[in-house]
Order: sequence, then C-alpha cells, then structure tokens
Amino acid sequence: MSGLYKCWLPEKNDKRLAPWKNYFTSVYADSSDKTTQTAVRELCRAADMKITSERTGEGFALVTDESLGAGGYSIGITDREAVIAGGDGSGKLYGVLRFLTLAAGGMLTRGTQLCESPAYPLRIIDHWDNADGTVERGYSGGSLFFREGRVSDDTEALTDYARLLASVGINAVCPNNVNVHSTETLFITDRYLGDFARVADIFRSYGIRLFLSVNFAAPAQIGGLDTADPRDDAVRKWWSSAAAEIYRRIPDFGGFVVKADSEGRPGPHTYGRDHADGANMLAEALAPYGGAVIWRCFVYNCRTDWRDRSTDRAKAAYDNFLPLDGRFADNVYLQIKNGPMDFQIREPVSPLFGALNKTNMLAEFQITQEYTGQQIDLCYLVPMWKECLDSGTRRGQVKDRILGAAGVSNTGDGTFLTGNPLAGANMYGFGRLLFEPEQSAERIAAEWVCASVTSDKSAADKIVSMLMRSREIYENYTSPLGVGWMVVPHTHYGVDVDGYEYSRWGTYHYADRDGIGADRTQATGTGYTSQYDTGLAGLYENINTCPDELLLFFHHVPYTHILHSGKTVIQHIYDSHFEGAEQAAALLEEWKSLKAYIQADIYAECLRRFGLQLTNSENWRDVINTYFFRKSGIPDSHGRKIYE
Ligand code: GCV
Repeated sequence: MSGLYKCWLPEKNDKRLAPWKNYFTSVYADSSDKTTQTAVRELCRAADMKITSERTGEGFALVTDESLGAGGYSIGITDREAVIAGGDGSGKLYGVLRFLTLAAGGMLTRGTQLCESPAYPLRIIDHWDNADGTVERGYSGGSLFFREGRVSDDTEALTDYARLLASVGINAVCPNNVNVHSTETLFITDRYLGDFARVADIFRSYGIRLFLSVNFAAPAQIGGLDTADPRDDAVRKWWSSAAAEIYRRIPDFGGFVVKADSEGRPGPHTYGRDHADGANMLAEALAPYGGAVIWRCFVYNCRTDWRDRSTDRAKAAYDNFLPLDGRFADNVYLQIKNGPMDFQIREPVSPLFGALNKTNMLAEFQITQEYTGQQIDLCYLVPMWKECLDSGTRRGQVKDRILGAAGVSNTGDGTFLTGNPLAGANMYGFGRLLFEPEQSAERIAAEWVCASVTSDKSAADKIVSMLMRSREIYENYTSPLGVGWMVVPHTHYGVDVDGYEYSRWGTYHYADRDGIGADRTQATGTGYTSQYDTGLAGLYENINTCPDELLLFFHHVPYTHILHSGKTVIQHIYDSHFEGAEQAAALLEEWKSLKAYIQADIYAECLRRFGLQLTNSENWRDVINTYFFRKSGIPDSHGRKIYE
C-alpha cells in the first residue's frame, strides 16, 4: 500500500495532531489483551510516548467499561486526560482510531464527550480477489491479499489495511472472490491454511475475523468424492474434517461465504437439494467452533430467453429464498443485495428484507463501483445505502431487521487505495453507517473529507457538496428513471443502450417506438410488485403513486406519459441527460478551483478522473438522447443538439 495515502488516519507526528500534543505524552491501559495492545500501539504510532502501568490522570487512559458493549466506546476529554473507554479490547481500539480520525479532521474539542457503539454485530468486507492477484470488478489496482497464486506476505501492507478497516469498525473480512475458481478451491486445504493463519493473526490484532469464500463442489473437485450432495454422509464428513483443520490453524475463523447455484457456480440444486440443505450442511460443520455461514441470495436464472416475458429476474431472490424461511440453522446468515437486480444506480429495496421473518439477514452493498462509475466517475454511495436501510416493511425498517452488512471492497494495491482518492468516502461511509445508521450521509462525508482531503473549511464544504450531488449527477446522465443497465456488456462502464437487451441476463428495458420500461405490476406485468408487503406493493403498483425515479423499473409507459414532475418521460430523458453532462462539467471546474487546498498527487489524480467522467457523461448524453429521439421521433422541446 502506498505510504502516500494514509486515508483518514494521521501519520506519525502529523502536524494536525499538534493541538493534542499535551495528551500525546503517555498512555495507560487497564488490560493487556491483543486488541488493547494494538490500541496502545496505534497511539504510539501517531506520536512517541511513554507507556505507563499506573493511571496518572494525564495523557491517554484506555479503560474497560463493559456497559458499552462489544465494540462500543466512549471518548471523554478533560483538560489533562483523554479517556477512551471500551466495552472490550475492540472498543478501545475503535475509540483510539476514532480519536485519531476526528483529531486529524479537526473535529474534536477539549470538552468532547462521545459515546458510540456498533449497530450490528457483523460488519464484513468482502473482497472479490483472485489468487492470481486480479480483482473481479476491482478498479484500484491488484489484490491486497494475493499475487501470482500466493497469499501476500507483505505484513506491513496487510497491517495498514487491517488498521484502516478497524478504524471504521469492520470486524470481519473475506479476502477471496465469491466466484471460487480452481486454485481458490484449495484455500481451505493444507497448502494454503498456514498462509491464512498468518493473515488471520494480523487481522485478529485489529479485532477482525477471517472468513473464506468456498466452492460448494469442493468435496467432489478436490476431495476425491464423486458428489457434493449436502445430504451425503461422506460429503458432510468431508466438510467437518475441513472445518476441524481450519480451526486447528485459525481458532477464531469466522466461517464461509458462499455463492451457490448462481451465475454458473455449483450448489445444492445440482443434487436436487435446496439452499437450506446446502447452507445447513456447512453450518453444521462450523457450529462446533462458533463459525458462521454467509449464504448469498444473488440467485437467478442467468440463461433467460429475452423472448419469454413471464420470467422476471427481479423476482428471483424472493422466489428462491422465501419458501425456505425458518429452515436455516442459527449460524446461517442470508446475504441480500440492497436491490432485487444487481447494484444499479437506482433500484427499489429488495423485498426479501421485509418478507423473511425467521432467518438471519445481512445487507450486501457494493462499495466497488461496478455499475456506478468504476471509481472514474464520482459517486458517493452512502445516500443509496441509507435509502435501503431506511426502507419500511410491515415488520419495521430494513435497518432494524438485519444483523449486519457486507460491503464489496473498493480497495486495491494501486497508488491510491481506492483508485479514485475520493472513493475513499464510500469505504469510510460503509463502516460508519454500521455504527450510526441514523447519521446523515452529509455528516459522514464531512468527517471523511476533513480527515482525508483538506483542512480548509470552505474547500471541505465544496467537496462535501460535490459528493452529495454525485449520485444524482451520475443517475442523470446514465439510464433513466430506474430502468437500469444500458451499459457496455461485461465491462459495465460506458453506454450501450441495447447491450443487454437481447441477452440471457434478464435485464431488459423494452424500449420501442411508443414507450419504455418493464411492466412489473400484478395487473398487467410480471407481478413482482406483489413481493412487497402492502405499503410498497400498492405504491409501486399504481402508476400514479410510483415515484418518478423508479417509474420504468415498475411500469412500461409511453414517452408522452407525464411524470409527477410535470414533464413527459421523453422530455425528462433529454433534460436529465443534458443536465447530467453539464453537472459533470461543473464538477471538473469545481475541482479545479480547489487546487490550492489539496495535496498535489490527490488533486492531479482526481482532476484526471473528472476529465474522464466528463467525456463519459457526454457520450452517455448523446447516445441516450439520439437513441430515444430515433425511437420516439419526438424532438426536444428546448431544441438542443440531438444527433440524428
Ligand atoms: C462476483 C455481478 C457481477 C459479478 C459478481 C456478481 C455477484 O453479476 O458482475 O462480477 O460476481 O455480481 O455478485 O456474485
């Protein structure tokens, strides 16, 4: 990892810590567990100081207060002493790293009294990293964990990364891709477990447990069995002994992440079994050691015939998993993408969050910007994730129904940890949201900007404003009104309106000369709306109440349909695309105006990316506008340039 880019944490003797120099004299800790030791070390990493065995009433005091709960902490600063109390060692570590972040961002004062605790027990970062060092949907360089088939031995980089994750309260990490290929299938064998034990040691000292993605067919592919049937005794035994060996090496191993029967990955369906059979078999193997199975709900038919209008990919997760509600073992968590399709810029909330009632649930958010600009285009995603967490179901809001969340990592070994330095806001925001789901996206952005980008107040305000507008800007110049996709197939960057229209992936916009959109109503469409409980079902079913931004996700309408905004759909398409490209141009100019306040390398890298974003937005604008002008024959009411 680049020494240049410390993200939001201060460097040794960082001048931003100067106001706190009277505290950076000594540190006392009332316990010596591993994470408390790390907390002490992290303070000493910020500035050399004495470690005392008695509390002196000065400097830093790291104390235990069990009432704060696991991972909880309080920060209390008096004239001479900064007291960081933790519900446990992780709490103390989080408290210290929070102190350092806020101090670096100039957001602490002497009277500060802060008390925070994680809202969820499971806060995991999923990497889609492959053994060869590539990262599926990665836009920040190569893997931090793997290179040329081997596990990284760069202890310093891994430690820096663990530190960064811990600083936003992440307590679990899965380093390998959910698409588990042949080399990675061997990760749970002797050949690799020694390496992973080493990685687990590093992350353990930051309170982070290691998970691994596993191949459901491993017993057949590497175990010498002729089946991976979850009801087969030999298969069960195989997984039990694999688990025993893993835990012998990594006693606090978190468990398995599984993508099964999805996009060509093997799973229980091959053997006529269902997802509960599959997940429970793995859960049984891990249960004696306290391990968990994180089973992904991203299951759909990826061999759809576009001619078949009865199949709706949006319905798949619910159809596959709701019938199994109540059958999953206690140590199984179903991991559900925020929306029913696949991380588009605008989707409704997945109806599974409201429907499952007897199953542990995790939300899955994509921090890496596969469909949202690939860390070239600016797109701050916290507002989108908050929308999901705040969604109501008849059983309460999503944020109160889940036990945690998984974030698909946007990090890599490039010069800037997140490719685009400004994409650091998404990684920071993901972690913070799991501590404070009520916190505003703006406040989270402001914390991140002040700690990571600039200490100039008005420059910081401008960057926060850019971040806060960025999702809408991206949405403006890409696919309209919730219809999604229209991206270049496979790479998913840039516009190709019909790129997926006649493909097998089930992602269609159905534009013709009269109108556009997928009819997912019960009355005339696929019936997807019925997967929501009463409130949202009615809201989305009725064209008059369906929010504009999701209209084409739920309805097929004529181009002349009038939106709540008062515009026709076609005029909205033109207006939003002209506006989106103008907004992208404005972002570039705003960034230029900030040059004096930003570290040179970060400034230059973002400048380059804002330039690329502008080109991308203009391309989207022209292709989309021309496409719909040609389809509809309706001119822009403002007479702007649309190519014929
Ligand atoms: C890891 C999308 C992505 C795939 C990804 C998949 C998933 O389809 O394009 O790269 O695979 O989601 O979430 O499993």
